[in-house]
Amino acid sequence: MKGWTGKILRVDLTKKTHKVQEYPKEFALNFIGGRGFAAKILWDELKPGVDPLSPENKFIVALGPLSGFAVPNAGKVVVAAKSPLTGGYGDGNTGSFVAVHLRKAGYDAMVVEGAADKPVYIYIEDDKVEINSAEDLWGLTTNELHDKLEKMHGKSIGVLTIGPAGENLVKFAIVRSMYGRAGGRPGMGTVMGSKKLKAIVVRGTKEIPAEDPDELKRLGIDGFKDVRSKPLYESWMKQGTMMVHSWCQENSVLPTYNFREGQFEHADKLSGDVLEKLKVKTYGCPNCNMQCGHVIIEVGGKEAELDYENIGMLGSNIGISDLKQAATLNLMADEYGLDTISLGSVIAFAMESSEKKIIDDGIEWGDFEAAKKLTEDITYRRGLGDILAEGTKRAAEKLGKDSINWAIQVKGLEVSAYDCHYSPGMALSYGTSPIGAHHKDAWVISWEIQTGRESYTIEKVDKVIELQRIRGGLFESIVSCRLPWVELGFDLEWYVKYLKAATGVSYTLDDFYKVADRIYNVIRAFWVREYGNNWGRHMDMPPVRWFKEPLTVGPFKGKHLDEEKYQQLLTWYYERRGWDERGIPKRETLVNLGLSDVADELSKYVALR
Ligand code: PTT
Ligand code: SF4
Repeated sequence: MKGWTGKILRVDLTKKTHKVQEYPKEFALNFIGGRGFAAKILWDELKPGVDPLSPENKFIVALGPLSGFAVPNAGKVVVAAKSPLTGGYGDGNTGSFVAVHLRKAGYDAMVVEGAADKPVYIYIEDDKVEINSAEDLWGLTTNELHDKLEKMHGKSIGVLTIGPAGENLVKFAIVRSMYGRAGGRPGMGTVMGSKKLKAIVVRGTKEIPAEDPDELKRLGIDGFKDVRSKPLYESWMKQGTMMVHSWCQENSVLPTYNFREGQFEHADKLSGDVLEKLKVKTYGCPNCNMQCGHVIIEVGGKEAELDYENIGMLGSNIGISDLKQAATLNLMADEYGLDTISLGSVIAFAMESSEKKIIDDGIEWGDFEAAKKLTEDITYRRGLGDILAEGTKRAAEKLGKDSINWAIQVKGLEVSAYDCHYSPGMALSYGTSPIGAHHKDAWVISWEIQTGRESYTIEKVDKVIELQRIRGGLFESIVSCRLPWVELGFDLEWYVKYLKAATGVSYTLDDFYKVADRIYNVIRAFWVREYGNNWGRHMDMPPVRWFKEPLTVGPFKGKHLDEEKYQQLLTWYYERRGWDERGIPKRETLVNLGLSDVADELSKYVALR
């Protein structure tokens, strides 16, 4: 097998053993890599109902057939596990030198099983795999840990770490990688913490076998040149993802005061233009020539990297109107290893609960000191922070008194930074995202705003599915950053050529989309198996706030989602996907995708139509 190494490293932390598993070529052809590998392994190997924080859960790091090669933006890794935040399938995608080193060590993925009884880190150097004590490293922040690991093992390594939040089992702890890169929103860092796994360190020195190395090299150089020549390249390099901030304000989709509004009165103090003036440097993932990690100096004088989601959620959504303050909260989240999106959402939830006198902590909108203290209290699980560390859904269940109405989440995962009072297509994207409310699979909102945001049409459903196939399928399985395509218009046909040169496999884009559908159905089956007869359409509903509480400011004052029409979108979505009216894959759909085994297993838990 070329392109793929054909090997998965398995490390058992309970038994303190490891082994190398060879997998058949069909597995690679059917699932490609990344999310595809992770979803199928979790489906095949996890017992339904397993406690996500128990040793029986598995933590997966999965790469794709382009990882490690010098082609545009393939320096990314997928981290996945059963999510402790949602109880369903969870994953995330982060830039990391692990993408290069793990493949050079000879593996396409690694699966961490069991749990250590004392803190450990895994050290991989080609065929050598060690489980080392991390007792001296426990308690360090992610940046401190990264520095220390580089001192111990040199700079030529790939690293995945957790901070104190992962150690303390905060349900939305992320996995950190490099400075300014983070991934695994639905508690992938929490799963590492539950295994007492503080870090994974990899050094790989082997050559990755490619089908046609010369062609791959040439195509790689041409691809980088093409990225560089795109008309939007220069403006992208100025602000990166923060470019979208002013656009969100203009279009009333900027999350404001816990998603009550889509416009913030101080948005101009948080915009990409402000970032541009304060910027001190830029960095990013390996094998990328359009790096988007823009760094400013935060209130405490340290470097902090900003992205749009972070500023949307830790700025306007909690009433903060100073970019440096938002940057401080962003940096705290990075160092403690908390997801910025969920953090911004739980702080906003607390502010609103305080305003409504459900809690008597006196936390006001825009109170920077209170937000800092809450961030620490969440990380170390003190007082109210202990409740918020469970995420908004569980916090609302605990606090009661209708607070579920301002818990802004889907399936337990907090909504990322786009308000949907007046964007039904984007609401559908959040509702049907395979990990809970995340924008990564279908950022349909820009297309929707250009083509008619008020409508509830079948074309919108088709667009959501098209984007899910490309973003959630192609990019998450080949494991490459999607931003060259999204932001600059880098042609998708490049990936067809890269796959061919790396592996010898000639996949058309339609072949990729079939793989994407296969992956989506495995993930959906995973969720349904976990929830059994409690599964239903309610699982795909966006937050109730967008239906019941219209916008009160801005040009779209009075707008809100229409529940009946949203249900129609959902019905069309299920029909297009070949799922029944409960959102459960039909047997025929699974069989047509070569997933008869999944159908047989799933039918033990729910009746298939
Ligand atoms: C991603 C989510 C996002 S999406 C952001 S900002 W974005 C937040 N970033 C966080 C952060 O930073 N620190 C932190 N402590 N928590 C954070 N939580 C949030 O996590 C990220 C970029 C971005 S910036 C985006 S859109 C794109 N995402 C991609 C993706 O998902 N897949 C893919 N194939 N390519 C992508 N390219 C872009 O990557 P999650 P990163 Mg992130 C600091 O991981 O779990 O998917 O959540 O990975 O390396 O930081 O790059 O405006
Ligand atoms: Fe990483 Fe940004 Fe480059 Fe994508 S564009 S590979 S997220 S630095």
